[in-house]
Amino acid sequence: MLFILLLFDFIASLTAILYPLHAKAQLYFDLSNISTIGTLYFTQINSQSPVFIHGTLKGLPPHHSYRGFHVHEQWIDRLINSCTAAGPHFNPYNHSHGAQKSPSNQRHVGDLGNILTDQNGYAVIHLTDPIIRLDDGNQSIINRTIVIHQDVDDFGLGQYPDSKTTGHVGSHVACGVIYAT
Ligand SMILES: [Cu+2]
Ligand SMILES: [Zn+2]
Repeated sequence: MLFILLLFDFIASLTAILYPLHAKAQLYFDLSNISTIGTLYFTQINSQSPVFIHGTLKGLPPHHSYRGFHVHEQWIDRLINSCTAAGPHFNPYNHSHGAQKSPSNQRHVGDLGNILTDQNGYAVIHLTDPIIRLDDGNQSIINRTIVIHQDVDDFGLGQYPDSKTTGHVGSHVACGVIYAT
């Protein structure tokens, strides 16, 4: 009997997700595959916890400026690194574009707000998000692409035609695929 219980325990341990989960994305300029501008690290401690993102990026446009920061839907080929090929914002529930702090039904899953670059083009990222996931399911960002844009994300509040879909963030500056590690 004990043996059977132990056997069940063993089988359960093989199929369980082993937390914490980790992922990372190496970012490259749009249409460039030569040298990375930095790496972002993603951690999810358990099935209920938010995802923590941290990392440092360099070589971005050298202005003290906010720039849109999103998970886009598709995986892209790093040898080409076409950020545009990542498609629209990751939006499995078909919501309008919003702010990272918006309620989950008023943002895309991929809406992570803005990052701040300094006058030397550095950005230090420390962000916790309760909506994106590293485990399986509708909200998983694994094998999707993180994108940094030229301009500030207006969180859907602007008067531009693309405010409600992209936050009017302008061109794709850099991007990279998020891989489980
Ligand atoms: Cu974007
Ligand atoms: Zn969005």
